Amino acid sequence: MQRKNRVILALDVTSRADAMRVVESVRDHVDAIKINWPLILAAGPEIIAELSKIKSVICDMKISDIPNTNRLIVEQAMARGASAVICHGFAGEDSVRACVEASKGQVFVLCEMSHPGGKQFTAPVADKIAELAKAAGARGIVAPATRPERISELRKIIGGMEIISPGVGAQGGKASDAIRAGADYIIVGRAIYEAQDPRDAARKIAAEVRGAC
Ligand code: OMP
Repeated sequence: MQRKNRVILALDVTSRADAMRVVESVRDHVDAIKINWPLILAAGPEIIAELSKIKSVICDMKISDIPNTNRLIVEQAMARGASAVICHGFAGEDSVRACVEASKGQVFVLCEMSHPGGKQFTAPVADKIAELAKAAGARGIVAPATRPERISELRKIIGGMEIISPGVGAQGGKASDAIRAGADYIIVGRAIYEAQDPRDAARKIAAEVRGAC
């Protein structure tokens, strides 16, 4: 994915028509599109191929199964044109390695979740998951924009790997705080696709990121 705006659109809409409308309006201000189960289930897996003709697509299926099942899921996503996938780290190193191998390294490992409940179980093990992601050869990690200090701490563990960071806008995090803390990209959903003018919302967020760089 290009590193121009440093904004990843979380396209959690539930129809192909909405997805295409939002993407067409914001495409100049985002570098990649992250899709999750709501859109994949609503529009069908073909949406991965369709969107990947427009932008890099990250398939966020929060993969967290045994290695064989993980491999099968990742192969299906990559075959349809995904440029990366997101997996959970808690399933263990063999499960993460299966994703890394099936995607040729294009995996972001979720270390610490951004919502309040993320403090309950993911935060206490996030440092270990970051170490695991590094050892397994992942491309990067997912770290919370709602807790920018955690982005900085996780950055110390992973070195130059990429950090993508959700929780900006609707969850209360600030784009500039996450970027200053060391995120490479912020992930933004509702603050863009639910805005009156998604293009303008994306443009403003990208400008905030530029100002923080
Ligand atoms: P908004 O809260 O609407 O900006 O959406 C955030 C997006 O990031 C959603 O697609 C979530 O599934 C995703 N996400 C989180 O919000 N928190 C996390 O800890 C991890 C993710 C993710 O892996 O992308």
